[in-house]
Amino acid sequence: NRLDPIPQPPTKPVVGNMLSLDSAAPVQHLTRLAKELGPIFWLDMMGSPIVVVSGHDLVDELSDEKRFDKTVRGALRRVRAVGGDGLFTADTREPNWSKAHNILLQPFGNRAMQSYHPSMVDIAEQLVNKWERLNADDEIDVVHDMTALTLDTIGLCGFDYRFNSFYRRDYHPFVESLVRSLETIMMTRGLPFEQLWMQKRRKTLGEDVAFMNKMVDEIIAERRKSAEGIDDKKDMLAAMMTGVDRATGEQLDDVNIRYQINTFLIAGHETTSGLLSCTIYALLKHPDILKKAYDEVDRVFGPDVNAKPTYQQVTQLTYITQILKEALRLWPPAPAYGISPLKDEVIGGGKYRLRKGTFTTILVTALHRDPSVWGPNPDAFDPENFSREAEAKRPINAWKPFGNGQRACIGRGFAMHEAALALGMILQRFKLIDHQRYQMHLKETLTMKPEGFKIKVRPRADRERGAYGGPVAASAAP
Ligand code: HEM
Ligand code: LEH
Repeated sequence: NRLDPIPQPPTKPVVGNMLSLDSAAPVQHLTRLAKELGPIFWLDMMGSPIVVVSGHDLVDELSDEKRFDKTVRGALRRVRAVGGDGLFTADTREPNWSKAHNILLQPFGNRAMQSYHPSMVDIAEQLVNKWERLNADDEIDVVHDMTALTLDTIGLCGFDYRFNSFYRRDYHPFVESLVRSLETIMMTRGLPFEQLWMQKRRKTLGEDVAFMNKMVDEIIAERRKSAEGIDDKKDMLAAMMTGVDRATGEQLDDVNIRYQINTFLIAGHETTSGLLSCTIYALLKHPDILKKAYDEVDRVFGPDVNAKPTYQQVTQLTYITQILKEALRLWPPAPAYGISPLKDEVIGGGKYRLRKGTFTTILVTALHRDPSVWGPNPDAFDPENFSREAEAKRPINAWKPFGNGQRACIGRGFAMHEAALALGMILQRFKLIDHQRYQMHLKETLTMKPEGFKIKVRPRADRERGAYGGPVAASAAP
């Protein structure tokens, strides 16, 4: 055993641990294994090891960027088919990583968020308008509508494009291609001799990628020749076309800009929608927390149900933000990230040797339920985990839904503002009805989202100070 004494589940000859990992739900399987095998274990994926780390002490040590760096391997390597050398799928050493990182800090900074706010309100209003026009018995497919919201939001803020997801029954063709591509990428992840498998699917992948690239390339070319000029627009595309990397004096080329846009669309499609869906689930299961959320929204947004929230008001939704952070703890949409040691390492106070370059996965799902940080009842949903006092007391590197260090999510502020705004506007208007008495069932794609989660809503017609809607029990629903 080359990683002895790191625990390893039982193996089969030749394939090692490869075929024993649940391929439909690998992250949830690894999370169960972590409970059994402890804070660190390893798997033999037909000769190449993956070390899985989830204990807080070890994650804290492995968050040291002088010793460990992000590694683009496994599933993520294959995402390069769509994301290329965009920020998310670039190696830190690739020249376009630091170049794009420097240029993109501005369009993802706080000041830029204020300029996206009206576009975010525009799309969130489309969502609540749709819900307001539903008949009393109509079901809402939560993940579908949240995906429509987050995709349309990044389209509009990112490059002034309207996917108009709320005006169609099916997804936009770009999304069909994206979803199919990510599916193929996940299906072929880790298969030995991958060239031999699923030739049909891999051909379709090529066609889908070509289609997505063409659409985005056209948007970029349009902008280059548009009469308005790029300086008049305030979206992310304009920032990428005009921004200069201060370190090199260089600009991004159009192929790299295309990869960044593909990446934003993956991110906008996959993660914030999962966060919002899980948050709605948690609120339905915790009437006391939902009541406090209604109270905050009513207090901050004021009595007019149709008032458009301002940027400032959204930043004042502190309890809503605690709720979102707690949802990111229990159901992190990006459930794992890969790192590797820059040189041979000994970790855990002399206990474990990790050779330079070893593929190591930080299993965020398990980290976020480590009892040494979250106490004896880590599975309970409790926004008080993110009160100011609790956050001040918590050790660093215990909550990692956005990854680590310089390779952490650049879209964090964007996602959190968008999610708080949308949740605020939903609570401003609706009672939520859990008519299915849904139990959480996470489907794994690149991320994790609730599967088959439907709700009904009613307008808060009786809304006046203190008279919040409250969750309506299934039996009370007509
Ligand atoms: C990176 C999570 C939303 C853009 C990451 C990483 C995580 C993450 C965990 C690090 C991945 C790794 O280490 O391999 C999330 C979550 C989101 C979210 C949970 C929503 C709740 C967004 C949005 C955007 C975005 C909306 C853009 C519009 C990026 C980019 C990177 C990244 C560009 C790569 C940063 C770099 O390496 O320089 N995200 N993300 N993310 N995210 Fe997000
Ligand atoms: O360790 C990794 N993967 C392994 C094991 C896997 C089962 C956990 C593997 O074999 O591939 C690396 C982690 C890859 C998963 C990446 C999930 C990130 C999802 C975020 C997508 C959206 N996004 C993009 C930017 N911001 C959000």
